Amino acid sequence: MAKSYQLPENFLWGGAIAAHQAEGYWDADGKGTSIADILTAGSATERRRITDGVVAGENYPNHHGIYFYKTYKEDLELMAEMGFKAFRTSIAWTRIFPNGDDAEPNEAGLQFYDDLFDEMRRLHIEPVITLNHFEMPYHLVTEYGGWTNRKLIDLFENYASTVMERYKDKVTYWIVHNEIANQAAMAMGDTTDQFLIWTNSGLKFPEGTTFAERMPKMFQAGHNELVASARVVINGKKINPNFQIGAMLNCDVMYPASMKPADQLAVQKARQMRDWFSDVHIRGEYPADIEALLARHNWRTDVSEQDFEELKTGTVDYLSMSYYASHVVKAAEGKTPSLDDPTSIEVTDNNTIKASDWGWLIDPEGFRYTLNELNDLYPHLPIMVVENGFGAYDDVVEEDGVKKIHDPYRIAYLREHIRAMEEAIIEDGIPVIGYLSWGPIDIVSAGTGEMKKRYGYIYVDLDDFGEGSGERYKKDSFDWYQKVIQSQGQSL
Ligand code: P53
Repeated sequence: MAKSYQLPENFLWGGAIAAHQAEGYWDADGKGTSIADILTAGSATERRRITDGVVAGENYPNHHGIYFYKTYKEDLELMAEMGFKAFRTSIAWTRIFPNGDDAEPNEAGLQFYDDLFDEMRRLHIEPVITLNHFEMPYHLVTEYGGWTNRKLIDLFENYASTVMERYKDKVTYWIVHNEIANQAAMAMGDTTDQFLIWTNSGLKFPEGTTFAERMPKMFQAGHNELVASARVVINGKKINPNFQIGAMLNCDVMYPASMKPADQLAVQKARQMRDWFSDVHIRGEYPADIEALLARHNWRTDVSEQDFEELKTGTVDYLSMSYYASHVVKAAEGKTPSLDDPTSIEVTDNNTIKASDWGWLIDPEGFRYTLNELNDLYPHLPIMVVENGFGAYDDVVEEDGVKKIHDPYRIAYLREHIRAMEEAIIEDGIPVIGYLSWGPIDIVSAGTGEMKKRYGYIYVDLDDFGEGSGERYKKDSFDWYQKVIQSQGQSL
């Protein structure tokens, strides 16, 4: 009998945020300083800086967020009004273990998430909870050197077990590390970017550190994070066998710049530098290309037999992913693309499609493409889309005394992307189990620290300095998304 492919009845429509971008109250009720708390504000053209601790006179946008720590009840009420079936946020590690190595967890922090998850349950919104979203305790950087230190495996395992035990009857869907492969970007020709290895692993390389010095550190940190993830899966299943524990990767698509064979190879190599993270998470072992690379350079330093057994056992239940844009890569002039040489692969422009005001290429077909690619790599593995959306400037206008935000550009982006996902599900048979758009309520941008890069269906009246009334207004996209959910994705 012919099988008809459609969105599953229990499809998880909703949205996603992260604690550090929303909660504010960065030092309240015993919370410790996280690596996000020492990131300054940047812009579309200026990078965020990493300061040595909290420095007086600097602007740290994550200190205020949108004050979600105190407003979550009203905010969740609005999500429920849109019909959300699920909501993703993270637990701020520093609310639970302020320094990361504390002997006992901080009860006030634990209580906050009890209350938050209770509220979500009351509203019939399924929590999808990230354990590690760019917000590790800063103390683990200064005292341990970040994720390159194997002690982090035990400390993270302890944190994860503490919260999984506490919330075992409130949370089913867990995500271990957010966008774990971002840190490999430097291998794709981006050797200047401090930001992605900082947010993933708490590593800061002094000026002039070479590729050969960075790579073994990146691989060690990534390895430790993967072993930690495996242990979280192994322990989590003992705490509650019904837990669904997932990996999370940014899966922006990469295209070759031309029909030249060297450009195809450039894409392949760039992908291999990202895909080993998901391979280990999902298949429980490193792929051959990366094994060969590590062996060739002696880049594997501090690993044990037991690690590889744990990686084999602690594989994830599903893959969660973000998709925002596509990118074009090519072989550098006169070079053969290779994992050994970051200058052999270059990122280039695409003038066939438009970009956002932050230069992110708008490419709904790329979304369908990447979902297919993932399914080719990991057949039948459930995929949860946990980030997709359009960061844009919004204007508030007053009509008949009511504040309105007309955001047809955001609706257009989301419509096209949801349509592309539905084609991937219905025509291509890809098992996508949910769609959580990024930033359903405006929050601080992770990449730039701006408030004015807005993704929300709900507008938040705060500027880049945290000034404003903090009031929430519904944008046009609010009513639109409500209809999308009501119609199970039919009314776009
Ligand atoms: P913002 C890099 C590349 C793709 C997604 O980003 C990324 C990053 C790191 O910034 O981050 C994810 O806020 C991340 C979220 C973030 C979202 O994408 O820079 O998981 O925390 O807010 C959007 O526009």
